[in-house]
Amino acid sequence: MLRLIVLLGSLLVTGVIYAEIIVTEATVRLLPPGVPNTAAYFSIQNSSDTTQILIGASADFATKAEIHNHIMVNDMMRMEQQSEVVIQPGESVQFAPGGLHLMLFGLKQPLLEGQSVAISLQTKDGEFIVIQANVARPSVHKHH
Ligand SMILES: [Cu+2]
Repeated sequence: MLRLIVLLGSLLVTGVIYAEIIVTEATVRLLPPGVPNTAAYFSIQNSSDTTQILIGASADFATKAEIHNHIMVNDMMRMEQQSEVVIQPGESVQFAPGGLHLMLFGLKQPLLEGQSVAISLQTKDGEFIVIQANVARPSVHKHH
């Protein structure tokens, strides 16, 4: 019973459910103090019957947020800003280490483990999706 409540609680604080776009497992990577930039990861699902396009993001606790992807250039892994991320109806897209991520530049305050922070995602339709992300240490289960 307790476990169920905890699970429900963590779902509520780490994501948000809109009618059409469902964001889950939202986390912000906790880095050592003094590191100015970090990244956010989440899973975003389009349960509408129209294509949804993410074009940007912002967060009060960071100076700037950009959608990035990792790409290979001359055998080197590089990050590149993405002007949009298309999510087809019924599809979901993973923002995860080594792939798509939300780059957060210029942290305005030190983040604390377990803290819940708000991030606003912007769609091409002009909609803003505010998600709650959990500040967590980099997961050892995910590989680049
Ligand atoms: Cu990046």
